[in-house]
Amino acid sequence: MSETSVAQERKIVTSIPGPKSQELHAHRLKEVSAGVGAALPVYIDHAHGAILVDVDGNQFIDLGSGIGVVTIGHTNDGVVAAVQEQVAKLTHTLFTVTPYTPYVEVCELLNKYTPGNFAKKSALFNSGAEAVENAVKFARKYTGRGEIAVFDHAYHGRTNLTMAMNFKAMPYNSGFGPFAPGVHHVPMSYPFRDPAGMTGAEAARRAITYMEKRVGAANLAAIVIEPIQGEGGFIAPAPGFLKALQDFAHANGIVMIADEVQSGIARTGQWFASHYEDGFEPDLITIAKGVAGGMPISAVTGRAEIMDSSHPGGIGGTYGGNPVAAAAAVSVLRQIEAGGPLERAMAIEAILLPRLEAMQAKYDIIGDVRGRGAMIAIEFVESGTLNPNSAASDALIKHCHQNGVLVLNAGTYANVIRFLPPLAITDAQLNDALDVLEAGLAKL
Ligand code: PLZ
Repeated sequence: MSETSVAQERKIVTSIPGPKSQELHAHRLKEVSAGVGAALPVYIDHAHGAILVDVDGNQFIDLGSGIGVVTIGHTNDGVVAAVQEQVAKLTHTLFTVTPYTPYVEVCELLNKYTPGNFAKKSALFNSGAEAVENAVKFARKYTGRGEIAVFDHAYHGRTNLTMAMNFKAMPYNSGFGPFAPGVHHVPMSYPFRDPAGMTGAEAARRAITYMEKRVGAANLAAIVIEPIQGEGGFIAPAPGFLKALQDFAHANGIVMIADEVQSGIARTGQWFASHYEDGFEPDLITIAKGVAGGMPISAVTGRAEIMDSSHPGGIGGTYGGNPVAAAAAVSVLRQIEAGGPLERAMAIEAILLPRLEAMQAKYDIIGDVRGRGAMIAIEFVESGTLNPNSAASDALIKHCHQNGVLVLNAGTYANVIRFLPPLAITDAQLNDALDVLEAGLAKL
C-alpha cells in the first residue's frame, strides 16, 4: 500500500462499527472461537503509516500498532519491498535442516545492538511467548537450576510456562491450569503505588528478601523482568531497581533476563528500554513484536556462553526465523541503524508527555502519566485517591474509538490507557488524536 493510496488522516463516515463491519462480525462470531477476543470489532481492509482503513471506509489513527508491533509503521516501504523480494525467492527450508542467510543477519544485528559489551549470540523463534520460554530453557540449562522469579503485574504470554509467569489470572490464566511449576512471583517496583519516596534500591531489597527467604538464591536459574512492563500498564520501576536485581543475580549465579518483547526495538527511543538504567546489561533479552514490522518472528539474544549451553537440537522449531519474517526484520533493524526511528520516538514523547501532563493538571482522575518515547500511559483513579478508576478509562477508550482514534487499555486494574503509536505517525495526526482524547475527558 503506498502513501498516496491511504490519505493520512482520521475520517469517520459511518457509526462505529459500521454496517459492513457489523455483518462481518456476526459471521466471525459464528466461525471463530469465543476465547479469541475483539477490542474494537471494525474490520480493517488496509493500512499505511499510522492510518487504518476499515471496510466501511472509516479511517482510524492507530495509537496501538497492533500492541506495539508495527513500530516502523504500517506497510513500511522497506519492509514491503524486503518481504516481496524474499517471498518470491525462498519461503522455507527450516534453518536447522538447510540454513539461509537472513536468519544469521538478524542474529548479527541483534547481537550488535542489545545492551552489554560482551560476546553475544542469538536464536530465533516465532512469538514473544516462545522467546520467553526459550530464554528460561537457556537459563535452566546453563545454571542447572530450576526455579525462576517473575514480578507482580508482569505479562509474558499464553503458553503453559508463560501463563504461570503472568500476574493477572483474568483473562490470561483463569481455568487453564495447572501451570508449570518453579515460578515465583516477587513484588515489583511500582512508583505510583509504592509508599511515597520508596527508592529503586528499597524496592529491590523487598524483592530480593522475598527471593532469598521464599525461594533461596542458590535455587534460582533466572530473574525475568520487563524493564518497562507492558500489559501491566507501562510500569517503569524506580531508578536503581533493575541494576540492584542484576547485582543480586550476578552475586548468586542467577541469569538476568529482560523481557523486551513490548519495550524493545526503538519503541522507547532507545534500541532497548534496558539502556535507560545505568549499568543494566541483562544476560539474555527476549525480542519480538516491533522487530519485523508485523511479520511473526522473535529472538533470544544474550551472553554467548549462556546461548551456547544447549546441545545441538535442544533449541529450535519448524518456523523459527522464517526467511520472509527474517527479511522483514533485517529491513526494520537496518532502518533503525540508519537513524531516524530512535529520534522519532523521542519526538513523539516530546508531544505526548507535555500534553498528557497538561490534561493531568486539569483532570484529577488522571493519577499518573508515565513511560518513555512512544510507550506512554495514563493511569486513572477516583479523584484525590489511588483507587483505580476503570470506568473512566473504559468510557474514554470508547469515546476515542467512536471518533476514529484507536487506543488500548492496560493495567492490573484495567484503569490505564496506553499509547503505542507507530513511529511513522505525523505530529499533526498525533495532535489530532490527543484533541479527540481531550474532548473525551472534558465530556466525562
Ligand atoms: N512478553 C512483555 O508484551 C505480548 C499480548 C496481547 P506473544 N503482549 C501483548 C494479548 O492479549 O495476547 C508479550 C509481551 C511481553 C511476552 C509477550 C508475548 O508475546 O507474541 O503474544 O506471544
